[in-house]
Amino acid sequence: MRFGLLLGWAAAASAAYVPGKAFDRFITIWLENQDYTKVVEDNDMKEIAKHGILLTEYHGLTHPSQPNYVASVGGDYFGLNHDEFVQVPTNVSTLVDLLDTKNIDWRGYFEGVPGPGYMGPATHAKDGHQLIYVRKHNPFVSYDSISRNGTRLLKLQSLADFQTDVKNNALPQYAHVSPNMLNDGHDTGLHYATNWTQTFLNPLLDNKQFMEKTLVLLTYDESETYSKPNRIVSVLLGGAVPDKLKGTKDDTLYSHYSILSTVENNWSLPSLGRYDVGANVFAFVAEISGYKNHASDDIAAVNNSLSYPGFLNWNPSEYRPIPPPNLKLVGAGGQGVVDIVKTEWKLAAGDETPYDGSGHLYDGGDGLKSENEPVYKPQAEYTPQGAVRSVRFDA
Ligand SMILES: *[C@@H]1O[C@H](CO)[C@@H](O)[C@H](O)[C@H]1NC(C)=O
Ligand SMILES: *[C@@H]1O[C@H](CO)[C@@H](O)[C@H](O)[C@H]1NC(C)=O
Ligand SMILES: *[C@@H]1O[C@H](CO)[C@@H](O)[C@H](O)[C@H]1NC(C)=O
Ligand SMILES: *[C@@H]1O[C@H](CO)[C@@H](O)[C@H](O)[C@H]1NC(C)=O
Ligand SMILES: CC(=O)N[C@H]1CO[C@H](CO)[C@@H](O)[C@@H]1O
Repeated sequence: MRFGLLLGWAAAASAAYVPGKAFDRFITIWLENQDYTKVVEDNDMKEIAKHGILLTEYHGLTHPSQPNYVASVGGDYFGLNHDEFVQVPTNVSTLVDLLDTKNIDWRGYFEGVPGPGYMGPATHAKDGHQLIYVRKHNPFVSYDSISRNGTRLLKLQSLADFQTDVKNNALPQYAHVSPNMLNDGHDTGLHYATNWTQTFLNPLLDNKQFMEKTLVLLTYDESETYSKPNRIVSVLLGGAVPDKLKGTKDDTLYSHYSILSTVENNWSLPSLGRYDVGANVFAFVAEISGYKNHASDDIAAVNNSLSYPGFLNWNPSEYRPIPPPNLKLVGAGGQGVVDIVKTEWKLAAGDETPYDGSGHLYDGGDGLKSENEPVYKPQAEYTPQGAVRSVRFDA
């Protein structure tokens, strides 16, 4: 016990505490597989949304679950279209490398993980059947740049560790939370998950220490109905949300890449040079920081039902090498690509890249035609075309 406390103290002391423009702490909580239209009708979710901003045009990136989690920290899902065991090579950097540039501490909290840094595929309930923790809902562990680094691996902890960190006011400045396969709704259902969420969130929303300058993103990973556009409910909560915006709606186009762009924007971090660049920053944060969102995509055209080809695609004919990042891009943090990426991808600096900084959401089309697959172009800076988006918060 005393040893654990000491370790915690040592870890906290080595990390910096870096104030952000709109928040000092970002916590994202992920639920599973529900369509927007059903979730907004749920009474628990209506209660939750009263405390924050409902994002009405937030989209999952593809199906099934795993690529959505992977994309949220790496800026691409690399063609992934399944939930099986995958590994992304060490030369692919993540959000962790961005946070490291300012020594900002982070952790992943996964309900049912048996111990820090667990790399197995799943854990089961006592009945031996019911899945509890699943690797596919862990966005960090599939990246070799994280799992092959002991310091980073040990930051993948359990939900019990989250509660301990809340109690000790020892939460890191970035945290991902995945409830287990029951509580996230995957093996139960919509109401079970929103009810769990209320039970989980309410004490936190009443905890002044926790709420102070904290931004919580409650989101789903993907929608339920694969034949419909991948629109999901997401809500921004916490003490960082201005009071006058509580209970409002924001209809800006967002995706899981907005997590990266918003964090980069808030802490003036460099970028990954992938789809993080150009993704809209959460509008209230952009308003505070003075950043202009420019992704002007036609929201009605977003589908995101199928994965485009790539390195992690299960279909051999859809295999593609990992695309080189666009080393010329400047992200929402006002900075270029992070140094480690520039070093790792130096030899590919002359290669064409699909990352153009426009914020356009590519997908696998309808599976027959490929008109919305990534388009490779020479590496270049991005200059926004046309008008920047004005922000509206509707009551
Ligand atoms: C391992 O992770 C730590 C903490 O993120 C980082 O400072 C260090 O550079 C990493 N080591 C390697 C070899 O990537
Ligand atoms: C909601 O959660 C509470 C606390 O965990 C539990 O007691 C209650 O039975 C749940 N209600 C429903 C409808 O699942
Ligand atoms: C990145 O790593 C992969 C897998 O080891 C390798 O195939 C690829 O050539 C590497 N890319 C660069 C630019 O080094
Ligand atoms: C979205 O893509 C899916 C899968 O290809 C397709 O079945 C569906 O018709 C598309 N929906 C729209 C509105 O384009
Ligand atoms: C790391 C960083 O850029 N911090 C800045 C965040 O925003 C505040 C307020 O604008 C600045 O004072 C910090 O320097």
